[in-house]
Amino acid sequence: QESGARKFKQQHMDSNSRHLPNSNYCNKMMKKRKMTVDACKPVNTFVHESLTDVKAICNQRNIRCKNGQNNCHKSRSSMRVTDCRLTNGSRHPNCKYRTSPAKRQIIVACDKNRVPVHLDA
Ligand code: T3P
Repeated sequence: QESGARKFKQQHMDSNSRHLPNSNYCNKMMKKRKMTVDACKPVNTFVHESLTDVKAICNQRNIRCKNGQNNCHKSRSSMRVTDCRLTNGSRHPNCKYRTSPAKRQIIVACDKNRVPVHLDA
């Protein structure tokens, strides 16, 4: 498997946990998924849908990504997600996050194998 796809799953997929996580969810998950190793990643979203459903977003029409490339795709339906945002004053290695559950359409970038490699919004 290509590293981009593996990294996407590591950083953004959490299919099996229930939605509406407790307030400690991001503190635990950002650490467990290795996003607090060298620095605290400032914003990261976990998606609570099946990998099949998230991969299927790659079949939607291409749209422009924030970086100007055209390999982004928007989900047709809204998805259960949890946004993790670094709290003000949080300092590495003590990365502290606000946990915010939401339901919305997501935008992913897909590679030539049509698998997600980046979460754009
Ligand atoms: P990655 O490329 O590993 O998917 O935009 C910079 C990073 O922030 C990018 O990481 C995706 C992540 N991000 C989210 O996870 N959720 C968001 O809502 C936004 C805006 C960014």
